[in-house]
Amino acid sequence: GDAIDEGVALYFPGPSSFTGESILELQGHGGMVVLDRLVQRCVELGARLARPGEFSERAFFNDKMDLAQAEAIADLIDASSVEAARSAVRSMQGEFSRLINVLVEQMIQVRIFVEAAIDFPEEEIDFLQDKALVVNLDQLAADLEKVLAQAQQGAILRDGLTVVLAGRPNAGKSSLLNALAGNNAAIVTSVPGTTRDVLRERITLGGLPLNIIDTAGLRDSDNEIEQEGVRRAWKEIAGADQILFLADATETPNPNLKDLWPEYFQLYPGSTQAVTLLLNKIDLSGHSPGMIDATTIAISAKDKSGFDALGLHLQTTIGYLGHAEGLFSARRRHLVALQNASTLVQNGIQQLKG
Ligand SMILES: Nc1nc2c(ncn2[C@@H]2O[C@H](COP(=O)(O)OP(=O)(O)OP(=O)(O)O)[C@@H](O)[C@H]2O)c(=O)[nH]1
Ligand SMILES: [Mg+2]
Repeated sequence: GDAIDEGVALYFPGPSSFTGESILELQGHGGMVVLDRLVQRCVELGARLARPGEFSERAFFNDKMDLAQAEAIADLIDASSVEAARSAVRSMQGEFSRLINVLVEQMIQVRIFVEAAIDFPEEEIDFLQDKALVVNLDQLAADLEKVLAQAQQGAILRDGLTVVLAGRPNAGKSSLLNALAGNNAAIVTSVPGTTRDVLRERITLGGLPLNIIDTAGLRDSDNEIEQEGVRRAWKEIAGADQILFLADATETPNPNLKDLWPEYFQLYPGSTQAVTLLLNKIDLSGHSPGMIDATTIAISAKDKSGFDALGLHLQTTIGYLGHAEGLFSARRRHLVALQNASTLVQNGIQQLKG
């Protein structure tokens, strides 16, 4: 037949290839049509298209990497900030796995004492009274906590934080969304009740990925469309990691969240959600930008003032330390497993110390 393209063929003999199997890599000039013809010809000759992630899967099954490393490849591809990408690379290179393996080694040391006590109950010595056991267990508990804290940071970098903008109509929620995202995604007008649909923007603030959600202003309304908007707003509020409640500074002489938003505290008494009051439009009220108290920040969406304080506040409320050095990507599954291990080790320590 006729030539499809001119290119390079690279042969990676197993077992030192990425997947551990022998691989032939064909490199062409690219472009949809040429590439498609090349793939078609390969399929005609007996090849098939790889499933998504199949190369990583094969590498995993051939012991070229463990599961945490294979997952990190997906995290790297999906990374939404430079920091998230760096931490994914660290996991991919096995940093997370190495820390876990150290914990497993420590766990085995502890098991040796316990199993000796079970296997040789008639011995004079009580293995469980050995001082080394308590020392080992305490060390293990401390190390587990450290890895868990790091993994939590890694998970934040991977998933980002869901931040919902809530408040009365006209408080400036959509203006804030636009100012943070640096575009005019949301319609802003001086008419209260402008926003009805839920709007989402993904941004990074100080390396922290945020899913910012703009919602309809909360009020009772006879308008059916607005009612639906308010219903959707409450749904987003319920699922938020962090709620920013905006209030108009010119109408709010005494900024107190409980007075400004009693419905929330009636609906969720004893809520552990993070709620912050943003006093907006300070360019009109004359407040100075920044923290007023631990959960109140003065800002102006119009002038973009007070944003540094807002960024810092979001980072500290979720315990993000703002630097990704030594971090690795982690998933909810990893956090749950580490948390369970930590609880079990604490139980062990308590029973031992009686
Ligand atoms: N001076 C000043 N005006 C602002 C500021 N933020 C918002 N506004 C104005 O306030 C009005 C309402 O702003 P929006 O962003 O639409 O308010 P919203 O909270 O989204 O309102 P709804 O969608 O109706 O709930 C607009 O006229 C904005 O230009 C601010 O920081 N300073
Ligand atoms: Mg709006």
